[in-house]
Amino acid sequence: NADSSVTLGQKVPVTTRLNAPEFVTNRALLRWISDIVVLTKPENIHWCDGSDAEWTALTAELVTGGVLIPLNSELRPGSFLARSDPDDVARVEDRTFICSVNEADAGPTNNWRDPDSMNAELKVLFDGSMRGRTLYVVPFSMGPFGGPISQVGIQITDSPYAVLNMRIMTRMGFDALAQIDDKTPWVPAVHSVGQPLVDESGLRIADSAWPSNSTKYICHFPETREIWSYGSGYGGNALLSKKCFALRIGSYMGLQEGWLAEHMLILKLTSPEGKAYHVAAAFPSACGKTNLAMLRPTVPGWKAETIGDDIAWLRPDADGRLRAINPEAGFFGVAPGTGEITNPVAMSTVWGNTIFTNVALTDDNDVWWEGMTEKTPSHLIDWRGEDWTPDSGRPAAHPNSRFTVPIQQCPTLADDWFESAGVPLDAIIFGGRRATNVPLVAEAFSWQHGVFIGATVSSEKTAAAEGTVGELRRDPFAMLPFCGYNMADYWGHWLALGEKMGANAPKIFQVNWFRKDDDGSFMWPGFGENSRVLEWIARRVDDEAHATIGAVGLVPSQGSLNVEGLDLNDEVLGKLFEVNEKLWLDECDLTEEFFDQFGDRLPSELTTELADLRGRLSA
Ligand code: GTP
Ligand code: SPV
Ligand code: MN
Repeated sequence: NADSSVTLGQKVPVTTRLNAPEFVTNRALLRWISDIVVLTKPENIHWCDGSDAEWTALTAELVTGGVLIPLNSELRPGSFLARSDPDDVARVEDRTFICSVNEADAGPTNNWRDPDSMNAELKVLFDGSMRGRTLYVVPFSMGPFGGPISQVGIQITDSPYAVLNMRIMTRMGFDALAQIDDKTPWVPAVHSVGQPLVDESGLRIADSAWPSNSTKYICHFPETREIWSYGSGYGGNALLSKKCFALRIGSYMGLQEGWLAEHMLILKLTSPEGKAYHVAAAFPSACGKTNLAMLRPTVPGWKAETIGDDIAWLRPDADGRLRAINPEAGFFGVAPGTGEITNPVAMSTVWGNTIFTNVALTDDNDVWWEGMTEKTPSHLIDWRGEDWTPDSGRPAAHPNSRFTVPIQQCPTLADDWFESAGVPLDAIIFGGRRATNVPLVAEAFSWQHGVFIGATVSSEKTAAAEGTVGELRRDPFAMLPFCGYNMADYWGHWLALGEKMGANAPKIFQVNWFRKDDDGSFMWPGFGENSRVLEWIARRVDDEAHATIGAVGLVPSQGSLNVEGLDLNDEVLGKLFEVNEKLWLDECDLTEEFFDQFGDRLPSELTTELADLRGRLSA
């Protein structure tokens, strides 16, 4: 055993009982693990207990192996830097598959594969894929243990980097494993980086600091609630609790069971009068969820507290109110652009105990990325491990570099995060990154109109996924890459839930922080100043702020949005809300084209809303 110098809790060779802890008696679970062991042929098996000792042993092992670089313990205690393979830096949407029995159930916006043929393909890929490696069994709970909205899952992985990240991102370990009895459903998820350490004839192959495979598969079987991920060690491809379970499989579970799995932050706002409001917001990847979730209001008297920054599970309660939990236990946040001025809360959250991936390393062994400080260091080691100076002509940190940090380190964490019942939502916000056309804020006329707004959001692509940054694409509900079933059925599900909640349903809004002027600069200051928009939204929830009917929704009446003290003249303010009828009618044509691909699965309510919008624009 190449790792024999390291003592690791449960890390011993595979035996008949699979080294399972005594209390595990669930036969289906043991059989599943046994099947994966037989298929992937690992050298060792390790059941993750989630303890501090396990964390310490595993990080020490990865430091020794050169996988993690320990950061300066005085500047960034308990923290590490990981550098990925340069070809494994983001989600791979064109390698992400929904394997539903019927192609139509995956819908036109997903890559569909027949489950039987995909299973056959996966069996070949995973055969021996863990040779020479340790297979980790990673039990986790999404949401507080045993909560009414919570779920459990088990990820099998051969990536210790994934294990460490899962420990931060979820409630991971034996406490989660103990949740599983014969009656509790759990989601099985298998992950392999696809780079065995021993070949078929038993010869050792050299390892690399970031094992991965140029062939990648991120597969979901909604009907059997299974996840299989191969070839990538990065983020949403490898931390299967996150996008694979909490969104793709979760969304389909929600369709069957009457709830919603959403790509949303959850924020608690308290007014100067002491009234609390709960808001959820869906923005596409790298479009401002983490920042809004951690916002420091500039409007005097308002307080903001964080509940979640990426994923929300929503379920109507017995009173018909929509309750939200954050199923996660950590942040996997975008580093670039995060600094003391833009997001001081994130900066103080990552004081220590943080795994940084693909950021730059300073000469005193701390981290740096573009936008972290006003002054750029004169020398760095960039995210690829190469010397870097400000005139290198390339970014020091990868644009999709990230920090992984426990949510409990967030100074603005709301107590509600611990509550398994969730918070009742007052408002839902949809947004995107739009340089043109979309106003700073607008309120939907109705739930149905709100669903139309969510369904038609488009946004400029970011570095969070492989592809062309900046290209405009439709990203309905910020769920384009994450909805585990037919998007038209998803809209139908939203409409049905609205119907069910009636007057108790949250109000729906649309925002856009990213509108640009002719010089290409953002017109709205954003970040903490977004509290002005949130204040207007909260006042609208209470029917206090004045609104005017516009073509695309209800917009703030003159003087109703608080812009006091902002360096923003009337002309710029006008431009932030400008709705050009001609350009919007063009967008309507694109919406019609977009809708057409869903055929008769498209809810007729959305066709009605499109006709109404055209009517208002032409009036
Ligand atoms: P994912 O984790 O990929 O889902 O991203 P996210 O939606 O949480 O995005 P995040 O808050 O990390 O922001 C992504 C980028 O947008 C960062 O570089 C931020 O600095 C920038 N950003 C966030 N909010 C604002 C804003 O109000 N205005 C401007 N101009 N930029 C913003
Ligand atoms: C996103 O892309 O929306 C993320 C990062 O939150 S990842 O976990 O890679 O999906
Ligand atoms: Mn996200």
